[in-house]
Amino acid sequence: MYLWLLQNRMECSLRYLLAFITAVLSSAAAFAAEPTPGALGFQEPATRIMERVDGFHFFVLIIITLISIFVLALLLWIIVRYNKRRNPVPRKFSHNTLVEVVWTVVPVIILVIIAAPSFSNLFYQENEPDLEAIAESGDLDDPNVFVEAAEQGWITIKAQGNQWNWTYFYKDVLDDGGFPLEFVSNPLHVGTSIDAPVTPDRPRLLAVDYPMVIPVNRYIRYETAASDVIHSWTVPAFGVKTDAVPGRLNSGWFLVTKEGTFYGQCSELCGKNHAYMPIEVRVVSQEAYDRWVEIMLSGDFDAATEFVQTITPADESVRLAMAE
Ligand SMILES: [Cu+2]
Repeated sequence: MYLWLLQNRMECSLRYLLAFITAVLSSAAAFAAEPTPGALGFQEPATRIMERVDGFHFFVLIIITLISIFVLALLLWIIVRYNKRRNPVPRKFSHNTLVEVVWTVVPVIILVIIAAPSFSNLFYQENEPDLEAIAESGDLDDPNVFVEAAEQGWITIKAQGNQWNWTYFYKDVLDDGGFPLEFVSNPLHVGTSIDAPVTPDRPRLLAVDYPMVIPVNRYIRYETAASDVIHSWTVPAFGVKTDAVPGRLNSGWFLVTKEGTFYGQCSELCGKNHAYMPIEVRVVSQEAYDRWVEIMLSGDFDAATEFVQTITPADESVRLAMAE
């Protein structure tokens, strides 16, 4: 009877544990591009860069777990086997060459095993890919290169940090006067009573008035700089975080493989409103991007932003209407 109860209770708690894990996993999947309360791990990756970071994180997590279990087992063994009762007269040797060599060499090997993929990931992220070479002889099955996107070339966007908002410059998008498209992206929530209402589409401290818009599956070269103090342009789902420094142009690249809305926040302490300079990136189809550019160039930022806000990855009707 007692055994049956115990078994029943264990089954019950196992079921709760499984339900908890499923809930955590599914909530992470549903709100992929923004932080959610109580979530575990990273946001779902939207670029190859972040996929690799994610995989690396999981790889190191396994190593850390194995080491922790091993050290715990050693501790337990010593507590049980070599306590005062079971081992009243300790031996008095002080060196063991074999053990000392092992505990020096094994950690070195572990560090090398961790460093190898880490350097490979850093190299992938920090080196701007040669699009001409990829377009010419890129391997279609290689997940690290995007041949079709390479054929279309770069889109270059500069994000300038200001106290406390971001200015975006689209260097390839020129108006009639030959000036690049430029707009300021302001936060909707700054912690005051006049904040915009919080809705699922406008998450607190993440939503902006005019988001940065980019096409899906295109190589994006981003540049950062700042007009006053150091800021940092960050989008976790892209695996991108680059300091925006006054008087210096930093740059990097990414290619987003999913349509959707992605949020980030300034990640360098920059002053009293540091918490209120969010980054919102809308990733849309190439056609939607072209249309957005057209409306932005006409000067109607509100209409352009409304246009991208009506588009969601699943919204087929909008895409069909645009194709006509
Ligand atoms: Cu900042």
